[in-house]
Amino acid sequence: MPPCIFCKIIKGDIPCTKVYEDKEVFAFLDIKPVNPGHTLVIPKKHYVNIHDTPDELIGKVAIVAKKIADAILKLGAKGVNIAMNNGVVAGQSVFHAHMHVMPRYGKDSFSLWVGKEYDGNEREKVAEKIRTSL
Ligand code: DGP
Repeated sequence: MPPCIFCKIIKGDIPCTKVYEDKEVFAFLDIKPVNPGHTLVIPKKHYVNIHDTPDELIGKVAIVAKKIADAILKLGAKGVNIAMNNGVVAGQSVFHAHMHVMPRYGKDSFSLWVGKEYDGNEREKVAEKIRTSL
């Protein structure tokens, strides 16, 4: 496994622009922001993504993401997207769990997905599969 870039950032081996730190959670500005202030919130301990991060810890990461989103709104953003990419096909490029907190101002390059339509009773079938998989 190549050394994890976010673990190096936490250790101070790679510089970052830190905005928050506590015992378990760390937050710093994304190097390629959607807009200025785009922040990454990560657990200090290495986990790959949401799936292997313990529930309590991902909860703490989410609480910090909310705090940072609140601060960003106070500074004048009109809205905030909070997102996590989990897995290559979901767009994850750094395999240390992280939440993106992205300030939005109305006009930027960020675009959300375009929804598809369900065929026939596909929606109910999918929901049933998810319910039984929980
Ligand atoms: P994702 O695609 O969800 O895995 O997002 C990874 C983000 O990490 C991406 O928006 C760019 C950011 N990133 C990658 N390398 C570095 C780095 O060395 N420093 C900082 N600050 N951000 C990084």
